[in-house]
Amino acid sequence: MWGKNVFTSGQSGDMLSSKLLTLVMVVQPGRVLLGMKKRGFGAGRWNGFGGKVQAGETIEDAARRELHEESSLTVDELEKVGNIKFEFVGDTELLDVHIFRADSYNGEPTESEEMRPQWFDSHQIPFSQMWPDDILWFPLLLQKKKFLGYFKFQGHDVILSHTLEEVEKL
Ligand code: 8OG
Repeated sequence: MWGKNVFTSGQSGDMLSSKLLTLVMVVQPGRVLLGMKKRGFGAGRWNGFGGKVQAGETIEDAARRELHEESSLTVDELEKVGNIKFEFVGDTELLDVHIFRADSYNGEPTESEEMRPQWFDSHQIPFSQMWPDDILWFPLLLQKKKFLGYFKFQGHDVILSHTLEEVEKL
């Protein structure tokens, strides 16, 4: 369930190991909570809250832990909404990102070492300062649809190819 599982990527045919990551989107009627990533991978971009799944925890446990560490929020219910795999040309490791949606939360969003939280109107999501794939799947997330995707990146800004499909369940 965690760690590095080696498998053959269905897209490229190359042997790639994969790293499990989580991403939580806190959604309220008409607005979404994002955080400005202050350091590390994706720094300078607005994103949901998440990070690496550690040995011994489930993906959902990791999602709750990372949300709390980065925003101070806790959630009662997390809904699994998406799974996107990211390949970066030249990297042998795929990022396997499990995306959750939370429609209610406890606490107050609070800045952490990693993230500066801010609410955005659902019609004014700052896509130009987000990962370039987000503009493609955010509409699905906001419409409570579930989705599966695969994105192949050149560097961190260019999508070379992708697949994205709505699914009934994950
Ligand atoms: O632990 P770390 O902060 O490095 O984890 C990376 C976070 O970034 C994790 O929550 C997953 C998330 N993430 C990617 N790629 C993308 C992407 O293309 N879009 C969005 N919205 N999040 C991403 O790793």
